[in-house]
Amino acid sequence: MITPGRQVTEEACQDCLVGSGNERLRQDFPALRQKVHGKPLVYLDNAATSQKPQVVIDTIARYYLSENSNVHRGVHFLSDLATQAYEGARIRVRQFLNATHDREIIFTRGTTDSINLVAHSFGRSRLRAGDEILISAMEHHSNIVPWQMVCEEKGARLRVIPINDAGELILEEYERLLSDRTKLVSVVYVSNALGTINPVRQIIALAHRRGIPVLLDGAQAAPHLRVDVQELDCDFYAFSGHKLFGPTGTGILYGRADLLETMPPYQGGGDMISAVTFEKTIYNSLPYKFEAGTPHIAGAIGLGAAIDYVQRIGLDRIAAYEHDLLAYGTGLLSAIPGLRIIGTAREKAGVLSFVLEGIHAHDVGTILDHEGVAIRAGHHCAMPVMKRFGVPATARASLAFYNTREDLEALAKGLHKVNEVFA
Ligand code: 7TS
Repeated sequence: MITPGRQVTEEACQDCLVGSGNERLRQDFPALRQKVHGKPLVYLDNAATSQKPQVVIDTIARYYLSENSNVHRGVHFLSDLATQAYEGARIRVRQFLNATHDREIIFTRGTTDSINLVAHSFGRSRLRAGDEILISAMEHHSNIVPWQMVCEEKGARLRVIPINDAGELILEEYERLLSDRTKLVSVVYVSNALGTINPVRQIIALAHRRGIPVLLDGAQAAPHLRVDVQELDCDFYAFSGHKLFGPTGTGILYGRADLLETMPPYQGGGDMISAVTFEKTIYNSLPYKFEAGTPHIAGAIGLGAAIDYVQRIGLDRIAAYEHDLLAYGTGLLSAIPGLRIIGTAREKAGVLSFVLEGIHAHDVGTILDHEGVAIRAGHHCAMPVMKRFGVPATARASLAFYNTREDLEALAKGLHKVNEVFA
């Protein structure tokens, strides 16, 4: 059985993110120690992907060094070891989400893959002409395009909940859009482009009143907010491992067991079957029915290590720390001439999206990069949100618990420099 790697945070976390700040936690992330363009790296692109703690890197390395084997197949020692580690990671994810059953946890390639699974399995088997899928105006493309594809195939319709100028969902409009035609509500929990935390409990309660299931895109919520799928009462929850300090190519679809049971497989192949003849295939039970082929074993185990790591710090502590950091950053950016923050919702997490008057976001990103400050510039795979705010792109700084006030001061200093260059 693979044991968790270096448990550096166990003792470091007695007072991490409160008393001693996050200096000791930062030491767990080797990538943060480097310089870029001769400047210390200030990594503020966490919404795209987060850096990995040493324990995740070590766990993956150890798997390939001494435990590599395929899962659910072998009678030999290593295969048994790999299977136990892989299934151990599933248990960690189940605990992380507070799901009821391990079989409700499906390993995928990421949020995109998780949403596609639901669109292709649930969507294609349930949608009829005239039915509707309800999403919001602040969705990532991965929660738009799969639904468009299935709607086109089935003659169904994609309806969109509008947002206000602060980047908040207009709940009255949402209520108005819910109808007997609505077959699924699929909304983002935390917006990657605006930082808005949506009132998902209310959204779910209103949908459930009509018996409509709800999928939450939790890609940006997972690293910032404690999630309890039973308390939220969502029907599906999707997130990516790589934004949660785990490996790329890993993700999770949580689905309520009774719903998953009724859904057809998404892909066919090995592992998802219990018996095959040329005439008929009997599918495997949950969750394997949805895990065709050799999975990303090392990735799943690495994600398990990332979850252990984050749990040791505690998501409530992370959320409180980042809340203060976001307020500090908002104050700093608001003082920069010509800067407009895009996304000013009352409830926000981890994201500072902005435009500088008369300067393209890509130029902002390039100049900041030369100062060692990594942000993202562009449409953030949320082109409809950009259109809603009348901008082609924004510059976006996105936070993780290892960021500091000094990081945000470096950002602000860099932005003053951008203004000087374009003055
Ligand atoms: N949903 C949201 C809200 C996201 O922010 C992202 C990725 C995805 C879905 C897709 O996740 P994936 O892991 O399957 O690619 N968001 C971003 C971003 O903001 N910058 O780069 C990727």
